[in-house]
Amino acid sequence: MFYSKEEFKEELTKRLAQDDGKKEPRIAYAVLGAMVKEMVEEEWIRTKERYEKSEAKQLYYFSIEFLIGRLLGQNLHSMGIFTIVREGLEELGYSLEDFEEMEPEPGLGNGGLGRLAACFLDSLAALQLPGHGCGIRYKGGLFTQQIENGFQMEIPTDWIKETENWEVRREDLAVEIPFYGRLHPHLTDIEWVKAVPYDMPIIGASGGTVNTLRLWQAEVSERPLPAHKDFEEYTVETAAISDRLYPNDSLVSGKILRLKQQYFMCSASLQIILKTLPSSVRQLPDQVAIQINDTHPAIAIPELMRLLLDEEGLDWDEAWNLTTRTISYTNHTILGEAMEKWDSHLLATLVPRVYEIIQEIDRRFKAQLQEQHCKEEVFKKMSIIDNGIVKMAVLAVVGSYKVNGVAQLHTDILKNREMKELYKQFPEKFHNKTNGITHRRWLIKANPELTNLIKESIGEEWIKKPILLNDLDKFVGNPSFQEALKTVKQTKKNQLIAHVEKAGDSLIDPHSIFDIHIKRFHGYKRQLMNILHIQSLYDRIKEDSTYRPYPRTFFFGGKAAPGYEFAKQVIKLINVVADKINKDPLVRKHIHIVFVENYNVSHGERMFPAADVSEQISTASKEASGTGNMKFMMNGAVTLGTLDGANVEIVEQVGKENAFIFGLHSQQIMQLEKHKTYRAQEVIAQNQELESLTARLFRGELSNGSENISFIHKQLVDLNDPYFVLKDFNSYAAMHEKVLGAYEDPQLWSRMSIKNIAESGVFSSDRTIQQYSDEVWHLEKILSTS
Ligand code: 26Y
Repeated sequence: MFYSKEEFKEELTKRLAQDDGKKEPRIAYAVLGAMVKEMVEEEWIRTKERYEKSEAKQLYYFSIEFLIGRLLGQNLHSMGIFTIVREGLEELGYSLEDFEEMEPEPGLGNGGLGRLAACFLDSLAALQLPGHGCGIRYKGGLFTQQIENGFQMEIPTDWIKETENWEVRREDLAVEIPFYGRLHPHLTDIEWVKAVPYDMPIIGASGGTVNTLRLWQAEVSERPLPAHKDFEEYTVETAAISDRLYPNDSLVSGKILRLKQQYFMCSASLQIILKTLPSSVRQLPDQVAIQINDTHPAIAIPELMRLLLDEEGLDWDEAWNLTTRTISYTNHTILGEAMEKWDSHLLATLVPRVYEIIQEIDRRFKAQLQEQHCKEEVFKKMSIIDNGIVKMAVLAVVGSYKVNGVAQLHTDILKNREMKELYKQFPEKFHNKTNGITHRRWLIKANPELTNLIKESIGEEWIKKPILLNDLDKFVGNPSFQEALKTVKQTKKNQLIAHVEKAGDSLIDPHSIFDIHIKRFHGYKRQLMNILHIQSLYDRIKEDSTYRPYPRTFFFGGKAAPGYEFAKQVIKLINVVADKINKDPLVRKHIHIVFVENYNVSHGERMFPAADVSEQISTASKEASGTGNMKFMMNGAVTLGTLDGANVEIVEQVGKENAFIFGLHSQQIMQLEKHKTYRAQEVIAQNQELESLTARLFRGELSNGSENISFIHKQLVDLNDPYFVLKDFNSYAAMHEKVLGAYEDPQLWSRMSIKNIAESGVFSSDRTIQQYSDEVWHLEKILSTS
């Protein structure tokens, strides 16, 4: 194919000539895509052959979400031809950046959990480990957010348009999924759904490994329908299975379609795994590891049992032994409302045989507990089926050999509180694996300017071993490195401004502090606290003619689940306050607000590198880990945050003098929750500023008089401020003052920023994946010989 710029230009020109010599960028973009595809395919086939020959153990990462982001740029990077292609295109009169913008973003995830899955695939391939993703090929990913008159509007978007260069339909590997039916004693009247895999190459960074992300599409089966079933209805219901991602990441919906998606993905993936095993199914745990990303694929446990019992003819004990040595489970949340619980009737109707198996797993586990004379309440907590409800987290723990949380604090909370009883029962299963992010997308690709500076300073070894970023420690006090870093940061801020201004905003001060809060909108993430604080700054600037703080631009970005009214009202409130502040000629010199519409992976790539301050202000104990915090840190932003999730470990790495930590600790929050001793109204009564702020908020004055803030009112008053926004407000505001002080000392700020980059290597997902591999999956590296 091509290995130099000249070869690339020649090849592209030749192909364009064959294509009638058309020169439009769209056509060149498509031709480039086809060329890359061919190059990847060769390596992909070679990797598969190596895996087959070596009979190496394969990992399958089961996830209902893979938030992979745009592929063109990342794939060129991984293949080591990004610069060749960028420069070659430029010489031919095209822009790679424009090409990248043409690609629709595959938003096949909601947020953290889906993006984590994508980072993990990147690390697996880069580390040359045989690990693959299994998910759903949703026709539409997460909705596009449009802000109209300050309100979030949701626009459904279909991402599958020009994907043929990034995926291969594998009709030959299609399988059939049984839904519904009646048991008497065999399953009859099944409604079969055909599952067709579309494979995407996951290219390891210049290592010759190409793994697979397999996304399943639902299609009508050619098998006969049960007599009672209407064909049209069946067609519509089938297409719906892979039509759309559920846009909710915190409140379980309990909808039958969601359960169908989960079962569809798990059954299809398991069937093909079993079909393509190199040796006897009795060696399953030596050949395969399956990681389930939260409980969304937990139905894989009884489904694997079903396949082993009914299709492979094993007996219960043997099947259970194999299942519980193959599957491991990661928990990502402790929020009660996000814990999956399925109605028994729903399961019994949709997947009768699977439900029968869940009942048997539950019966056997309960018998074991009874033998141990387990106390009534402990017994209830550990029941898989309780009162007509199937608790998926309990099923996931009982059916896995390893269970993990995603940051140390989160794992401790699982062990000591959320899953205390299960931890006591299975102490050996529990472990922590602190999340990570791929430094290839979030540093090297997103911030080439910083990457170059780092390379000039400490060489290139850190690219393969990101922990070596700590060689930058010796530059913390180095004036010329500090200057160079400032220049890089300024460049990234200018680029972000140019991007945002395209979208209509033109008042951003490029020399202001960029304070950025980007993540899904949720009560516990406390965007409300941020905007209330900004309003208080506005008040102060208006009232106190001596208060003229250093200019700051506050960026927000994030989507609210469509039915989450509180979160939507916070978005509206931010936009109304933004409007007021940005129009005020006095105030806007000091503070400015930018709401970035439709925050997604591509926006993230522009925003993390431009940030000075990383807002990580969740109520302590509520954010399992966070991964945005790591992306900011790696790009030299300083954390303003609570001791929650992985923030705790970030502070451990950089030292508390290099972060701005405020607010109640998780222990204090949990005590207040347990003893119900918090009184939000007392906090308001004791603080004049809060009293005035909330009074005006509740009168609707902050939100334009007429806007509805009923859900915000309900949350802060009727529900007694469950996320401690008011309680933490003062210490948050005080810490903002410290941030200002530090920023006004440029040397101090540079030191903090460099220290953050230097300590960020441990948060590369390469570290996380190596730990999973060593301690859970036991994979071996399969090196390419070329
Ligand atoms: C069941 C359904 C409503 C549901 C769908 C998606 C529930 C949860 C989710 C997604 C959860 C999620 O993204 N959790 C985040 O996972 C990240 C990766 O581990 C963590 O960093 C982050 O703290 C956590 O909120």
